Amino acid sequence: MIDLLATPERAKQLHEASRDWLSWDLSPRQLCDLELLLNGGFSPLEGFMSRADYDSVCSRMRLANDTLWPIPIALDVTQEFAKRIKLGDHIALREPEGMIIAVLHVEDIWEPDRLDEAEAVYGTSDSHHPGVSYLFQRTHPVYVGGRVEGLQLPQYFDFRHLRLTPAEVRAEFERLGWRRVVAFQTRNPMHRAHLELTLRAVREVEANLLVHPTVGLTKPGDVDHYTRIRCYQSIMSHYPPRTAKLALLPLAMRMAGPREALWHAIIRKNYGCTHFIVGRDHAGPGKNSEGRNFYDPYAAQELISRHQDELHVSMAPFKKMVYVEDLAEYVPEDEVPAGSRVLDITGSELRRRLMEGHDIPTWFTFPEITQELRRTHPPRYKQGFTVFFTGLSGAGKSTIANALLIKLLEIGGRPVTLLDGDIVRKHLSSELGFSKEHRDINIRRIGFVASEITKNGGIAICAPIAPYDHVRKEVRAMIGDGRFVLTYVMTPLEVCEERDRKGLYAKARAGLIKEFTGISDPYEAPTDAEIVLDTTSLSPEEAAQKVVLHLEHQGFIGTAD
Ligand code: PPS
Repeated sequence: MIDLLATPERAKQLHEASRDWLSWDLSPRQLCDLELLLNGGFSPLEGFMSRADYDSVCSRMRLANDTLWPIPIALDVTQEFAKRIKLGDHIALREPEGMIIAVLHVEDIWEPDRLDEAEAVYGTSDSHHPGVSYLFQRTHPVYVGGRVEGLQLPQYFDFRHLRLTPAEVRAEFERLGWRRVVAFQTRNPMHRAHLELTLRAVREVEANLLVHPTVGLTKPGDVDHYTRIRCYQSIMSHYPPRTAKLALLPLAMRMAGPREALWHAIIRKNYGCTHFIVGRDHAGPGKNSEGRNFYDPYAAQELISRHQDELHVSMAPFKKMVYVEDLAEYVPEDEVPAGSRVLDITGSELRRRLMEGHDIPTWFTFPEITQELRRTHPPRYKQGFTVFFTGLSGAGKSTIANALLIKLLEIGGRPVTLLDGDIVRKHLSSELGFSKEHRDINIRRIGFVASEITKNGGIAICAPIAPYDHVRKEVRAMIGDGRFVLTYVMTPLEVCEERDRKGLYAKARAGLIKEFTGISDPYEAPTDAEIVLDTTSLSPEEAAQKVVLHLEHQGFIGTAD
C-alpha cells in the first residue's frame, strides 16, 4: 500500500520551500484524484502519470511496468501555466481555498491527443458520454506527470466519521475480525433491490459487507451526495447487526463502464476488500447520441473475469434484481419463474413520481428513503422557479411582472421576489451603463440572484430588457432548464415609441441617449421563449393570467398551494 503523505518534518520543509514555487489550483476532479493518490486508494500509483504510463494505460490498460491499471490519472493544466514550468520544477498543488495539499515534482510535460484518449478509454468520441464531454470541454490541453508528496489530506466538514482512508478501513476490518469483505459501489440512493442484491452477495461469498458509495464527482444530474448519504445511513439499519459497514469513497467517476469497473475493483482491493460486486451495466453512462447503450450491460463483468487472476480481489457478479409480485421478493432477472409478473421502477420513472408527487410503493423502497428523497426533490409545485421577462423598453414588462407578483402572492405558499430592470439598476448594478459588456454583466447578476432564489425554493420574477440571446441562454443554464420560464413581451418598437412613457425614445431619437435599445442598439428577439405575450391584443391583467395558466400547466402551481 502506497502512502504519499510526508512525515511532519518533511511536510514543514516542503511548506517553507513551496513559497518560491508556482501554485496550481486544483479542480474538484483533480482534488479527488490527488486525495486517492495520497491515501493509497490509487496504489500502486506514486503520482500523476508520466507520458509512458499514460500512453500504456490508454493503449493496453497497463502501466509501463505491466501492472494492470485502466484509467489515466494525469494532471491537466492550461497552456499558459505549462509555459511557466519545466522538467525538474516543483508545483504547489492547492485546494480552492488556497491551502497546499501536495507538491508535484515535474517529470513530464506533454500535450495529449484527447480524441485518441476518448477512443481508447471510453471506446467512443460521442459527447453524450459524460467522460468524453468532460475530456473535450473541461480538461486542460497540457498534462503534467510526476511524483507527489502530500502535506495533508483535503479537509471536509460533512460526514467526517464516514470518510475513512484505506488504512482506516483496513484497521477497522482487522479490529472487527472481518477477513472476507465484499464491497458494494454505488452512485445512487439505495433501494430494496440494492439491499437484496448485497444481502445475496454476502450470503454467497460468506463475507461481511462494505457499502462504499462514491461521493466525489459522479454523473452530472445525479442525486446530491448529502441526500444520498442520509439514504445510505438509513438503509444500514436493514442489515443484520454487525455484518455491514458504511464508508465514503472520494472518487471522481469517469463513467467508463468496463474499464471503470476494473478500476473500482482495484481501488476496493486497496481498501482491504476481498470481493467486489459488479452488477448490470456497472458505471454505465446511459445512452449515446443514437439512443443506444454505450456498453453491453455485462461487458464490465466479462472484462473483470478476463483479468481475475492478477486482480487480487474476486468479482461477485450479479444480474439485475427485479421484484416478482407473486413471490413478493426480489430475484435476479434470469431466475424469474416463467409467467410471473415482474415489477420495476426505472430511475426516470422515480424522478417523474417525485416531481409530480405520486406514490412510491414500499416494494420498491423504504418509506424513510422516500421521505428523504421527497425532502430534497419536492414536487414541482413546491420547487422554486424563475419567470424571466424580456422585451424592449416600454414593452410593458414591469407592469405585467407586477401583476404576476400580486397573483403569485395571492396564491401563496412560496416567497416571491421581483427583480425589475429599474430596481436592479438601482441596487445591484448602479455603476453599469448600457454597453454590450455592461448589459451582459447586469443580466448575469440578475441570473445569479434568481438562481439562488430558485435553488432555495423561492420564485424569482425578472424583468430586464436582456437584449442578447447568448446571456439569456447562460441564465437559463445557470437556473436549470426545467425551472426557467422565458417570457417574451412582444411589443413592437413603434408601439413602445408611441407610448414613450418615460420620454426616453424621444431623447434617443434626438441623440441625447446613446446605445438605446431598438433605436441605436440591438434587440435579439428570443426564439426559445416558453411564453410570448402580444401586448397589442392583451391587457396587463390578461398577460399575467396567461403566465399563471402556463405555470399551472407545467405543474409549478399545484392544488396543494
Ligand atoms: S439591460 O439591457 O437588460 O441591461 O437593460 P435594463 O437593466 O433592463 O435597463 C433598462 C432600463 O434602463 C433605461 N435605459 C435604457 N434602456 C435601454 N437602452 C438604454 N441606452 C437605456 N438608458 C436607460 C430604460 O428606462 C429601461 O427601463 P425599461 O423598464 O425597460 O423601460
